[in-house]
Amino acid sequence: MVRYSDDEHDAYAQSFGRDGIVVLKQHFPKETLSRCRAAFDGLLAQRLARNATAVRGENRHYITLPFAGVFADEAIFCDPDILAIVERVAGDDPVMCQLATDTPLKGSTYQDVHRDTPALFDGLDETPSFQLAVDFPLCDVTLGNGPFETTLGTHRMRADEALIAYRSGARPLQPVEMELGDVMIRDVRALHRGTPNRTALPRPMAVIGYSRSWYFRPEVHVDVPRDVYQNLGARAKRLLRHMPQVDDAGAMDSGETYLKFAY
Ligand SMILES: O=C(O)CCC(=O)C(=O)O
Repeated sequence: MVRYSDDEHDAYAQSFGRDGIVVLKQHFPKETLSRCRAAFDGLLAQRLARNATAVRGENRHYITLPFAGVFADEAIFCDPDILAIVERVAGDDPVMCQLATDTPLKGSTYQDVHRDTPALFDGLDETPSFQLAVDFPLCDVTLGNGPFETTLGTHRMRADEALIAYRSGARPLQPVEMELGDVMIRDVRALHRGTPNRTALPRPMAVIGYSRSWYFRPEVHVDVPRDVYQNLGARAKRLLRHMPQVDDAGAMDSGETYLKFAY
């Protein structure tokens, strides 16, 4: 169901253009996310036991979600407000290329400040957005459990200029505290970092990657089980048009392939 009007989508897109991030407060139902959290806790335990995560720093784990059950929810990845904003900033007919989680545990540390992707064209001014992350936590995110920290407005700066702006204090890092149900849409070129989770409970943040229609990221993909695909609506099928179809969602258990993540 659409919550926002066209004018409100335009306003979000305008803020995004300026800041490189917008947060939609209380956008996803808490009950849906609580079911995801319960399923995720089991997956996290299994993956940690097998050392089958991509490690993003001390006690910090990136885990791809199986595209099945609670994780293959069209109400989440085809959300009309989110897609309306994504299309305004990254063009029509985007592709979905990633469904994963970032989870700092107790003992995690500050990441180096980074971007998640290099510029499209080295040394030239930055382009409009081509890669977006839609992040939503599977718990409340407080100052104590490792909030994502980001700079505002560095996504359209050249990498060297962005670093200067950050280091000079002109573009400081800001923690993004979130309640379960909040959603953040961000340009992955903004300088940001993960921070320490000082609590005993994991702080999972789900991430859905949407790319401009022509952009291909070889480091990530969503394995879509054929039977799940068949039951999806037209919009979902279109978003996943470049993703491999597989016999079962466990096919990705061969391990994480998204290893280089900081630029
Ligand atoms: O999980 C977080 O808070 C940030 C993680 C991150 O930025 C990364 O791993 O690239």
